[in-house]
Amino acid sequence: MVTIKDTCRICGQSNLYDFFDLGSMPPANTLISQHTFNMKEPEFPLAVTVCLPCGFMQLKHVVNPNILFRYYQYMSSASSPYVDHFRKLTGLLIKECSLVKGSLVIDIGSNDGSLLKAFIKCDMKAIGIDPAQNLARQANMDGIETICNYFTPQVAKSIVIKDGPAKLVTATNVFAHVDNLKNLIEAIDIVLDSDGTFVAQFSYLGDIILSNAFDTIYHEHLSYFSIESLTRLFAKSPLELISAEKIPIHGGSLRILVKKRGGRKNLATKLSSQLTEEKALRLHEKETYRQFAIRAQAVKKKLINLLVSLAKDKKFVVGLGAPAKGITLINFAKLTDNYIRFIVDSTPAKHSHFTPRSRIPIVPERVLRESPPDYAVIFAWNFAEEIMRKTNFIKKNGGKYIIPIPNVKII
Ligand code: JHZ
Repeated sequence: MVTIKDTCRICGQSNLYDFFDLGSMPPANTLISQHTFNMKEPEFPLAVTVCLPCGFMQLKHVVNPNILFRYYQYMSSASSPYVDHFRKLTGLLIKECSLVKGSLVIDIGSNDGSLLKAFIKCDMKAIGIDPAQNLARQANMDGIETICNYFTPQVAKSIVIKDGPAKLVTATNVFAHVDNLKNLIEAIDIVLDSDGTFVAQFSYLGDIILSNAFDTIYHEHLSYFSIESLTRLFAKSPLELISAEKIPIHGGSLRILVKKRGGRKNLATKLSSQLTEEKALRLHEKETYRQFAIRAQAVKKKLINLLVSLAKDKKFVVGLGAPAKGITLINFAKLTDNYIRFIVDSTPAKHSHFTPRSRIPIVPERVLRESPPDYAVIFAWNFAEEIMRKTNFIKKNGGKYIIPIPNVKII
């Protein structure tokens, strides 16, 4: 069920720096139903290691993807700012990649089809690929053609035979989830048209370090890329990295544009200046990571101390958002419903469930109006603005927000 990854996923060397062990954890997206409440869910080791020459962080253990991805409770459509982001991304990519009506767009890890919906509205031909049976079924029912599988060279070949090559292949928050990147790149190369573009978005290692986002470490996120590590990865591949743009989504991500070798190279100069900029983040130095782990422990301590004192004062504390990253934080800090009475979340599939191990109930957003809290911990801190706007009655009732990342802050 678990394999140890003791060589760098980018360069293959084995001299890795182990610096942060979060302990044994249940998978973040395996929420517990009433049915399984009294059963003990599986837990797997969660620790990160770094390849200093690549400036690349990776998990030390790889959990079998079938455990993580065959049934998936996270739905992109539940976060309205994310849906809005997809709508804008669609417009941008249609322009950037010169797509026309009928162009084939393939989304790897298409989830509930939120991104493809926007392309279909613009008259593109869209195909999603996702291993989650519940999501693929729902997307197909919603009229978004979705292949329930991982994206492999075999799947890529079958798409080309049936629908021809793709003008655009997207992967939002999937690239970091794949163990065998060589295999993934081979599949993209097979399916991409000669002038096609591959676009991926995922959390940026530089932002994770800068904003202390240690909670984005969970079993699904096998890789934490710097721009340097991406240039090294693609240098050895049939595809060419054209650009790596920093974008704010999910607390700081990268959007990369990739083409078949020999395609456009107009952004090459920008990449080299970004690499120079990245040097200031010291992603090749042990000390950067050592300090990151120390800061994570400090956040944990401060959060526990705060919640313990609020519990002593009999304050009513709830959580806002039950994202995967919240599960890392909750279990790392060993929080239970003694401290967080319940968590409200906008994803219907998460309701009537409990957080894994800690067993905190997850409830619909309306419950918050029925019982406004004294304090609300925003676990989905990347959407803090939207969440505070939606729940401004908390403030009006004299309640306060706690934002745990980058540092525990009361608002
Ligand atoms: P959100 C997901 O992680 C999963 P998560 C995945 N593994 C990945 O890589 C990252 O994205 C990048 C809720 N919410 O998007 C909805 C509200 O309740 O930060 C979600 O459950 N009210 C693919 O899970 C959660 O918060 C709201 O108003 O860490 C947000 O999860 C809004 C806006 C969201 O990602």
